[in-house]
Amino acid sequence: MADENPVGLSLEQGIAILTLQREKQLNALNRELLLSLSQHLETLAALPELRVVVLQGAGRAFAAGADIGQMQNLSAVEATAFAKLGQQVFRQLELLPQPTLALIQGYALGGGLELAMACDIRMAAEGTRFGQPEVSLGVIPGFGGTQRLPRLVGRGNALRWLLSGELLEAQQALAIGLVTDVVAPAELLDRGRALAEKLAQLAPQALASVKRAVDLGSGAPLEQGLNLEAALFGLCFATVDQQEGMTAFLAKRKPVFSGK
Ligand code: DAK
Repeated sequence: MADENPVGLSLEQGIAILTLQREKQLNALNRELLLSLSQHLETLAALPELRVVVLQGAGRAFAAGADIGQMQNLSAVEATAFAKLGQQVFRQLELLPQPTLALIQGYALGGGLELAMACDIRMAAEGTRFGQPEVSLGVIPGFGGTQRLPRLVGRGNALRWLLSGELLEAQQALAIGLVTDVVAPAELLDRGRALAEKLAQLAPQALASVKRAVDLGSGAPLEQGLNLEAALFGLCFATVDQQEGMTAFLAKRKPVFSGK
């Protein structure tokens, strides 16, 4: 039976929370879930008040991977289309101008880890297990894992985990920079919210420019990346928030950013 709402969305004070909610299947990513996520992202992209997007999984896992049942009998052509669908949705998430924060608990495996890697910040609960176990199923990652993992943790670390398919503990994920924070499971949501609230107070256009500079610059030669940074830095000076930020600093008060 089809899940009614494979992804939930709530929005409060500029902070959107997207919740994967195929709990019984450990939030395995099937076509319907990917399409639902994509639709929510489209809705969010049109909201001027949006400041931060938080992504979490309901139940025992962030997400235990792409849905193996749905993939089992795909033809090569269908499998390519499925990989493209996941890649497009994850790229849609990655290209949101607002910061995105993955709150990871339980398992982030295969497509689940690939989804987390398409977010800007990854915070995990102690006890979470991570991995790209696709090779143990006779396939390779299809939602960006071979591309984003080496960019995040370096070629050596990426190949170590991609080739073995072994799972990493949270502390190992922290040590290689796959996540930036490991917290007690009971604290994950509160710590995530606190960070999201902090980000929501900052100048949205500055945050969007940081994302753009990092995204476009990471694949570019240094010279080109530096030029891009200078151009985006210059553009900040066309915003009201730049004046507000610097005026507030000099007046020794807290800035109030308007997003303009
Ligand atoms: N897909 C479908 N169902 C899954 C699932 C998954 N990835 N992971 C878990 N489930 C389901 C289980 O089948 C079980 O269903 P029922 O038997 O209750 O109906 C339910 O969730 C609970 O799971 P378990 O009973 O297994 O729970 P345990 O606590 O015992 O074990 C586990 C948890 C996470 C260790 C285990 O479920 C597990 O090993 N899951 C599979 C992990 C995995 O291999 N993940 C990677 C999936 S492959 C591509 C596109 C994409 C990809 C590759 C290529 N192209 C199109 C080329 C990406 C691939 C993947 O992500």
